[in-house]
Amino acid sequence: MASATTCGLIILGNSGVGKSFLANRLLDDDQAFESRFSARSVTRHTEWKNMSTPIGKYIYSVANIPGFVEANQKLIDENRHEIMKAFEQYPFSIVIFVFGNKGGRIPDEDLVAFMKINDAYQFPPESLLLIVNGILSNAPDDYEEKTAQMLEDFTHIDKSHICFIEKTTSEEDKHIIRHCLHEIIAKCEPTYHTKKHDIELIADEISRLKMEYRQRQDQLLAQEYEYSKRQQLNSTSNPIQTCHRLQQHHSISDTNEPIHESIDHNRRFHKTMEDNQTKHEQYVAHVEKLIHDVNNDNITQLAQQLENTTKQNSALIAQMSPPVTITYETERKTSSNRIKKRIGKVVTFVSNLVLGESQSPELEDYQTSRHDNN
Ligand SMILES: Nc1nc2c(ncn2[C@@H]2O[C@H](COP(=O)(O)OP(=O)(O)O)[C@@H](O)[C@H]2O)c(=O)[nH]1
Ligand SMILES: [Mg+2]
Repeated sequence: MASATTCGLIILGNSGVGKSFLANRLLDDDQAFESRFSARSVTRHTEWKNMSTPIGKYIYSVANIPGFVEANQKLIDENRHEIMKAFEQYPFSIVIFVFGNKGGRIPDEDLVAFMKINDAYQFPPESLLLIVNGILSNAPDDYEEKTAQMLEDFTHIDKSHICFIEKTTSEEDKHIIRHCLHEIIAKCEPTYHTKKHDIELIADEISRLKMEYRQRQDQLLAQEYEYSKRQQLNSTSNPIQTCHRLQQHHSISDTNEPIHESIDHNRRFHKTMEDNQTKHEQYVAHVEKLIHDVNNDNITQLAQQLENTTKQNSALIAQMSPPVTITYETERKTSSNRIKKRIGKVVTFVSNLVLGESQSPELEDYQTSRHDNN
């Protein structure tokens, strides 16, 4: 049997997010690296330990590195040197970046750390894994999906490389974590990492960056919740695929499917547009049927329905507001205008019908435009 190549498994993230805890799970040894609850960083210098069994064709040397973002410049500089040194030692590696969470939110300093380190190395996606650690078991079902979407939008790392690990409580959970981590790592491919420039972080810019990232995070999450609200309003079928927590990772990896289905905002917006357009077409067809069989009951019914549906259509049009990208902006306007134009014509026509002008020019105009469109 060919001997396995040794490569690096570099675990990054701020102090206290659970890097050493996860490294110990990978090594299946609680004592491998010191991992403890502490207000100060426990690890000041990088340590390496080899895994005893290969994952795929590689034996991984796991790096236990200090955090990155700290309150003072001296500690930040020490940390960034330790990180850059780790990549010099094992440039051929897989990178795991660990995010913590505070009451469900990704801490702003974790986003600062990732953006700064990723900016220096521009990690290729195949060798990068983002982990959100310490998820509480009572987190809402859609928590992972929304957070993964937010992280994908924020970092531009595909959701298939983002996973969530629940805060463990039992020895059995620790084994499940180990198993899942091994499976996820087997799906990654180590690559050579060379820095494009030094990792740079000035202590004085941290609070500005944190504020900026907090706003961005809030904006993306609000967008995500707004989108799912719209989805619930617009469809009863086709629910958003939920992400998979720790226990679910196992079965998902067995099928070799990505952890998350990647759906970008453009495609989703386009789908909403199509659904709304279909609803509108159905409505127009219904109205036409009533128009072709004119009697008093129909006219009253029609007037009532038009009033209701005009309100509904206004709401639908309002829903087509951002999040959108420029690509679909023109399409949205065109479609909204078309809907507005048609509704306008039907409303005028019904007013004329109610007033007794059944053969109004608007009807002819409306019917001609329908024939033209068909
Ligand atoms: N029970 C449990 N504790 C965790 C988990 N992740 C991290 N911790 C604890 O959080 C604290 C900080 O973790 P540590 O691995 O030292 O963080 P590091 O600074 O990133 O290396 C330690 O007390 C860990 O035992 C987890 O998933 N479950
Ligand atoms: Mg540690």
